[in-house]
Amino acid sequence: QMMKFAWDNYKQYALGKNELRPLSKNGHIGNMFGGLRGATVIDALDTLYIMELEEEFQEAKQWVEKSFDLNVNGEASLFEVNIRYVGGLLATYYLTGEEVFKSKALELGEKLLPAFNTPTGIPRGGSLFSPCSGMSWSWGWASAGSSILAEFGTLHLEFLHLSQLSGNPVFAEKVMNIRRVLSRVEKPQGLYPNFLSPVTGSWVQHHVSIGGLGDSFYEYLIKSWLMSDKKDSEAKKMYDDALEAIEKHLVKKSAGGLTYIAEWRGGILDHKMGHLACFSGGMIALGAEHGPEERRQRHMELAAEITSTCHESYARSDTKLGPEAFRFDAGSEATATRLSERYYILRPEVVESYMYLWRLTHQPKYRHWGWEVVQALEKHCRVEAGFSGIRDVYTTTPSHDNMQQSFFLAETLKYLYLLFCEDDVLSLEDWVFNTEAHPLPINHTDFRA
Ligand code: DMJ
Repeated sequence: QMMKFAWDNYKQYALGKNELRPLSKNGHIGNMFGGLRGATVIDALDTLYIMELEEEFQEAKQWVEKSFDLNVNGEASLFEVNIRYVGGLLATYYLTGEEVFKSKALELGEKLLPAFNTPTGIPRGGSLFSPCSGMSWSWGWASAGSSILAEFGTLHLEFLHLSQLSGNPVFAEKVMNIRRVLSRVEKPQGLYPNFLSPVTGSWVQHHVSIGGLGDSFYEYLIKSWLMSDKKDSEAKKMYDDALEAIEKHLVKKSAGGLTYIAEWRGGILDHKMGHLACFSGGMIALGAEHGPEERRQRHMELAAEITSTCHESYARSDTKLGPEAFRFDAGSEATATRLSERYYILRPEVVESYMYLWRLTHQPKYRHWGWEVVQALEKHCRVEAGFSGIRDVYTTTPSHDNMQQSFFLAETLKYLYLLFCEDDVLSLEDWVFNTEAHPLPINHTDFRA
């Protein structure tokens, strides 16, 4: 019902725009996707399909067939277009077998290739590309800007599928080159900083985070291994080594006994966790499944503790929704201390971890916690024409941000639904979810470049 409500309102007031503005009842375009439109349609497709909302799925499919235009201009984020558009189209193709989704994914994939024309082959920071002109950039940018780990490190899953479906190795070659640069570069204390020069291939600053700027790079290492049917041992080793360094240098326990993952700035710890970092409970649990017994237990405990800390960040707010970032300093424990970090924009990471922990442990608390989120969303985020983010999770007098993010339909509602499904609905044995929760099948053939 929540998905139908979110979709129906998007359809009524914003079809063809990127997101719905549920208070002003109109659409939002923004600049993340260049000239591309319909981000919510593409992000919602597989969720509608999985939830068996057949009529609504047909409406979305029709829009893709009739109105989804790839010959558009304007600079878009390679990362966002890849995880939402390419991921959404690929997943829907694999779920339905309908050619239109495959051909759109491949056509779009081709348009992303110029973004890799840099001296190292690492797409530049912000990773802009211009779909229509297929243009790369002048050298003017080369001395400025750096590339972001979570952006250029979050292409692998989709690009391997693009190569497999097209029979063209170029996509796999691009991401295997990124892998090569990363595996060779020296890592301070075994950690991966968030900024790298696309010109020299060396780190630009020493800021390390498992939240924003770093997050999905780690996720794609373990998922690359899983998606390769556990053949991509290089990805597994890079993941294991990175997690060991994170455990050693970033995992901390607060005075009140809450485990969290701090951020690292040139050796100095910032005792803060972003909402984005809360995906890591699920990731660590997923990776733990496959290690030796002693490590398996340790990692499952770590995953459960982090997920519980993220739950605390929700439980300690008045709305029972979590802030954008929470801290463990100056007497605070899993609460936001800055006004600018009190908002909640319908993000999925906490329920994502509940879903993985539920599937892997079957402890009922994860379903209880998920249900708390459902109730809080209904109470504080549902408005007359859709769902909206809120500006302050610590007050029950609502101040809505007037934005229904496309990832709410792609991820938040999908993970909540899967939390209450049988395990064989998109079984973790057969599917990996890209970082926008678009399911990609585990591949039983070796399709590395
Ligand atoms: C989503 O687009 C993806 O989950 C991404 O990895 C991080 N940010 C948003 C959701 O918070």
